[in-house]
Amino acid sequence: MTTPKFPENFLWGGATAANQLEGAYNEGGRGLSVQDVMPKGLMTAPTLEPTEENLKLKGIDFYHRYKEDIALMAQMGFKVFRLSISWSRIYPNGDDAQPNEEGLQFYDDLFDELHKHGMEPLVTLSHYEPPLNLARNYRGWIDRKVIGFFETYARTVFERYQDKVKYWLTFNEVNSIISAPANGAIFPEEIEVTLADKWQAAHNQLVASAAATKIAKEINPEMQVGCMVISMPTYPMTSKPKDQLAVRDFMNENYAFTDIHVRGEYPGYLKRHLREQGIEIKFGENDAAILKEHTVDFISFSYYVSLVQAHDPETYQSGEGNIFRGLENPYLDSSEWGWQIDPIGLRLVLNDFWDRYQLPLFIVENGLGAKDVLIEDGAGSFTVEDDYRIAYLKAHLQQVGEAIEDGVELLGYTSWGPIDFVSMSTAQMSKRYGFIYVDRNDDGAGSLKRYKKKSFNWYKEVIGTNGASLYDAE
Ligand code: BGP
Repeated sequence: MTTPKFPENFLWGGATAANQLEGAYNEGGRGLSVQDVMPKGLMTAPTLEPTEENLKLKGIDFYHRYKEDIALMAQMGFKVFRLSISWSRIYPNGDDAQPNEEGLQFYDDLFDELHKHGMEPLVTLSHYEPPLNLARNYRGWIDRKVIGFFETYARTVFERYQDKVKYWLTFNEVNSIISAPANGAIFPEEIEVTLADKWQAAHNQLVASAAATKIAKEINPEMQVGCMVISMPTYPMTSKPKDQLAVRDFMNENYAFTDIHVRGEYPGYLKRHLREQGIEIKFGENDAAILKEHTVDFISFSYYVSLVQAHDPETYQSGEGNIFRGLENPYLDSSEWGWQIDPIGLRLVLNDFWDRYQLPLFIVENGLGAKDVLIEDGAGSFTVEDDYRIAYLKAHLQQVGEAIEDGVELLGYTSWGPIDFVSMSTAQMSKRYGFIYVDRNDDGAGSLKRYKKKSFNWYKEVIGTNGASLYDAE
């Protein structure tokens, strides 16, 4: 058995999203985003105005504390730091004629701080936080006008940061729009939304993604633009061929998004799926050409869970997961939030994407949300003994090593939530992912002080040995 070796220039780091950690929701000229009225994430309908129970309004105050936090990431040896630009910091209403200079300056300072510590920024243009105005006075991504607003936003930030940011992602988990339209500024509780509307929104985002890729390359051909999807390897409940067909149908609904980003056209199975649903996508006259001519440089994805499908799902126990649901896998353990833990699934999905596209890959989210307990570990110092998180990440990273041995070209790995912040689906602080504990609770109370968990030094060693310590004898 050969011990896997990670590439010399492997980009180790962590991933964040503006709406989940920045806070300062009404500072620096920022406009409201859809997340400011989603106090319980995807669990409840949007509120009319921001409510104080919404932990994201303050987040972990990264907006004011980013220098301290980036210095902590640098202590772990991060080579890359994934963040999103809050669209409504740059264009407060999404349809503004001019950008907000205070917002642009904030990210200028943030990128300078990252480079000061030797970290590459990996920047998501839209991470579930479009301006609220696009939901309330347009129909979110269902409305084709939003493509133009996104192009203006993308051009502004590409031009401003062309010498500071090399790696860009267009939409976070772009394949989630059908299951979680609110993250795409579509509120089914407020406007009538059909399945056709959601697929039209998906189309508009795909066109916007390709249009942004075109703009990036015009400004600086060195820029690398990637798509970003939720990945979830899916197993058949039994060896019945009909169960495998159910797996394929489910996987195709997700492959469609990477297929279009990479191959530049709608695959036959998607055309059939839409035809059979009676859905006709409205194409702009240049859409097909834009999709075809401006495909991505790499594929990035989040990985948390694998799923199980069957042709007769009603006969089995359903499971939990990241936005998508499947059936409970009797062979896997689950997290405290019911997300099933499957490290081998990550090796499978890496091989799947590599075999299908032969494009460089980037794991931009992977981590364990858990109820960490802060303990005193000496005179006045505190930590969290998160051996469970070390076990989760070690098992997953060992499978990443196996995939690299399989020949997969992988650019890097950014763990989800290198520091505790507000979860997306449930908007909790108690669902903690970080190597750094932040003293804030679900009721909003806390000092916001930062404490290193046991996993902090573990990850520091993984990075310092470029993955070799993953294979040290126990
Ligand atoms: C993904 C999102 C992230 C992150 C992650 C974990 O869908 O891209 O924003 O939040 O899920 O989910 P949660 O925070 O709900 O545990």
